[in-house]
Amino acid sequence: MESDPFAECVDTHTAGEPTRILTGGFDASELDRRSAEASRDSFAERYDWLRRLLVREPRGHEHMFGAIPVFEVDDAADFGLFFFDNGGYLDMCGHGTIGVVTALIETGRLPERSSYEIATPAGTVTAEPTVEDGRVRSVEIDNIPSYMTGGTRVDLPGTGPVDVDLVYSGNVVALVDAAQFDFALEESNLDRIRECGRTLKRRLNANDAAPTDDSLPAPVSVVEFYERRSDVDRNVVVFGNGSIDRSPCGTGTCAKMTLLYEEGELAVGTPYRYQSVLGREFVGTVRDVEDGEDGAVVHPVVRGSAYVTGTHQFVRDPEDDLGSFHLG
Ligand code: PYC
Repeated sequence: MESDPFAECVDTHTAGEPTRILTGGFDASELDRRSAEASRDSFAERYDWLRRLLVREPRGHEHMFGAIPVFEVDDAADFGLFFFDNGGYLDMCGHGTIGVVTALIETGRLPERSSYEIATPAGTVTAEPTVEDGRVRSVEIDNIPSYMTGGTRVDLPGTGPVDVDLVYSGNVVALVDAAQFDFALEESNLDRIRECGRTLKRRLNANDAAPTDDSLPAPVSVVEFYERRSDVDRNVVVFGNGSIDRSPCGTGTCAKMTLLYEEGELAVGTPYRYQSVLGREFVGTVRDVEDGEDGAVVHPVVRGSAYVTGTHQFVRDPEDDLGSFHLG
């Protein structure tokens, strides 16, 4: 019996964080093309099995991330893009957008240009690649306007009350100063960080935690622990169902710059370097700021580099009844 091909993908990593990019092998004409959000929602309805097969074991792993470029979804944009992880779907992703732009240019799927307008479920972002001899050296994302949505305190079992700042930067990001914990943001502590991130996200999105009210544009997608350091600030970002971002997280970097701007610690135009637990960096700036109804609306820009790591033709053997799974 022949195996059944069901998806073609290009894989990338952005500062170590994977993005599995669905480029073919499924019928994209069935998606609702009225917007990136509508495409994402119709994919979630009809093709969630495909998300699960691509990100979960045995084809993926618990930290796998995915993105789907869709063309002709928005006349004002060059293409649409939406994102998924092991828990579901996100409205925006910085590392994923950097990976997708790199992969589409380097594999000849996107004509080389100085900038692209990309419609995401969170709104339109601009990507500006730096290309040399067909190689994409870096991509700068002019992200969704970002703002603080408030702060809260969450009682964390084993730790006690933890102060959290909530920032919208395309995703709702819960920013947590790691000085409140008895662990440093080091690889040896990832199990604890992951567990705290998972619990915080669950509590923040549950009815028993304070900020679940109409002030948040969406549930919290990302929990970002940060450490102020004398050289380069560091973070560990927990997203999905306990995935750890190997990169400094694009929307997380934008959220952190928004917080720093609000605290008077980052001026417009000053480069902000941010490091992940892997020691890889993104560099961002606050491009400009305008007055919003409830405070500053920051226009953050973030730059990073991605590499293509492989191409896949995924197949399903009709005799293989395992499907996809997630352990732990
Ligand atoms: O880079 O924005 C990002 C991101 C979100 C979740 C994982 N990475």
